[in-house]
Amino acid sequence: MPRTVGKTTATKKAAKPAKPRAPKKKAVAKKTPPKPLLRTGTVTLIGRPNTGKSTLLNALIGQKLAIVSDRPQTTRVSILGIKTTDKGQVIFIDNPGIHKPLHALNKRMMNFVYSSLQTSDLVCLLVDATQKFGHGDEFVLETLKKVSTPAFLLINKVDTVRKDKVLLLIDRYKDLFPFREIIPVSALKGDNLDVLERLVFDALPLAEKLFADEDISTQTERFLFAEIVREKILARVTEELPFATAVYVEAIEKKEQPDWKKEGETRPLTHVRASIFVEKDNHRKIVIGRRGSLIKMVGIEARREIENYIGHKVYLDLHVKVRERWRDSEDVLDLIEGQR
Ligand SMILES: Nc1nc2c(ncn2[C@@H]2O[C@H](COP(=O)(O)OP(=O)(O)O)[C@@H](O)[C@H]2O)c(=O)[nH]1
Ligand SMILES: [Mg+2]
Repeated sequence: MPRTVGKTTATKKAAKPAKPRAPKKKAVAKKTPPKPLLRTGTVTLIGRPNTGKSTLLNALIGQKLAIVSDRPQTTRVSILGIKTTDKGQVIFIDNPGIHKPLHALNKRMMNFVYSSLQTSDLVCLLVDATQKFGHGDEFVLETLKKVSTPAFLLINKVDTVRKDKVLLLIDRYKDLFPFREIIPVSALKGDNLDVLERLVFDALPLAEKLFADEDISTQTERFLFAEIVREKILARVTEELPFATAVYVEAIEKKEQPDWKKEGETRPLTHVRASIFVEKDNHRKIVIGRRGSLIKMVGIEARREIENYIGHKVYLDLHVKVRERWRDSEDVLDLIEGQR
């Protein structure tokens, strides 16, 4: 794996510990040359649920970091994607979709979004070109007006609509907010992402890089695997259930097993044990499916993806557990967030 995900390798360069002070000498010691300043900063992706923020993050980084689905509220926490080029380093932050919070879970989600908006160097607001402007969009714009961070508007999914419709949207939005740039893109097909990348780098301040060049994220493998399992569930269940599902990876253990192709040799096998939390017993039945058919498919698909990611065989052990009202349980939320 050429690039790295995970806390072990994605080391944020921490401030150097203070050295004991030597007695002051006159400036004779050789100075190390200052690190070059490059375009560096954070860019937060916001927008209503389902506008394609996670798809865009994955496309910009060139690897799947955030799960994607056509269900709203797929992304629950902010996910970092780091892109380093010879121009500098941009840290994209994928966020949960903006909406009015109801549960403790959603309040946490929205707090992430607000703080990310305030502290970033640039905001990219995504809108879905296939959707009509509505109350949800007004709410997002109101949120944006509360901060002074400069913003780009990305009109996404232009692969699916006619050009004149895109032009109408541009016309409408340019009167609503002083966007620095308005860029039609397709996160799915990759259209115009090179233009976006160039404009993003140009908008960032000059600073020292924050991460090592090979880092692409700060999330742990554990969190990524939990999210992969959740993505496969979201793809197979309907309506009400997705909001009420959480996945917690209890353990990841790398073992060696005899290699039946080569006598006397072993090959790696990683055991991943995960719990799927649902809120009601009938939800548990839905996730398990008739004679275990649904959980089996979820297991197969998630295992394949995890195997692809780590490059060897995986044994994925899934357990479905009922935790009533877990979305309002700070304990369960802490547990799930803890795996990041
Ligand atoms: N046609 C098309 N679909 C897209 C595009 N970007 C995202 N999607 C789809 O929109 C849905 C929501 O995407 P996702 O990235 O999860 O949205 P998020 O909730 O904003 O993170 C998924 O089904 C994506 O495949 C795009 O550029 N074109
Ligand atoms: Mg998302």
